[in-house]
Amino acid sequence: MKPDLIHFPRAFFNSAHLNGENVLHESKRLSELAGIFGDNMAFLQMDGSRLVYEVYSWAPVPQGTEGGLFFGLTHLFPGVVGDEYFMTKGHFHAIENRGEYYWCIQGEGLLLLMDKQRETRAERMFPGTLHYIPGFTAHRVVNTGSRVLRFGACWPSDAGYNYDPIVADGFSRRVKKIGNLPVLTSV
Ligand code: M6P
Ligand code: ZN
Repeated sequence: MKPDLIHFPRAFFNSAHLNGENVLHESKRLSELAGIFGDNMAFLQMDGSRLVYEVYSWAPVPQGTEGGLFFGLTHLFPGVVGDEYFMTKGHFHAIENRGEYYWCIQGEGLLLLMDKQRETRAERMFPGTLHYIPGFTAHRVVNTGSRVLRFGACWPSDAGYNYDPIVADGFSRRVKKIGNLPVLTSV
């Protein structure tokens, strides 16, 4: 007998869920984001167990495999630390030339893109926006809205993460809530 050539899918994705074999779930709580926000006094007064974002990621091949792709779904909650909106930690890739796609599914926000010269620009995110993140570019998402910001991501399985420059120096711009509107400020 021939083996069955029609397989059941290995993963399932819709706007709110990513499930399947090898799908990892990570929660980022405020206490894990120490040093990321500008106003440390405001940070210390907040509940460190507060959920800032959740990431579901599917690794169909082992981390580090050249030529493969990973897929992610992130839920970034609304909130502020002082006057700075909740955001992802942000990273360069360990293999610096690797790019990535982000796309916005729900909510509104800004994608911060910082090059190696520390020049930061931002792209608006709202449902349907598609964002190409070139290599050598740090990327961070900021939730400027009042609902959960959901975005998808797809990146090379050998890209890896380099958080060190972000932990050390941050991005060169912050997104602050000023008069109820997002403003990109220099730090
Ligand atoms: C996206 C992808 C993931 C990343 C996540 C959160 O889903 O880029 O690789 O882990 O966002 O971003 P960060 O790792 O910067 O906290
Ligand atoms: Zn990335």
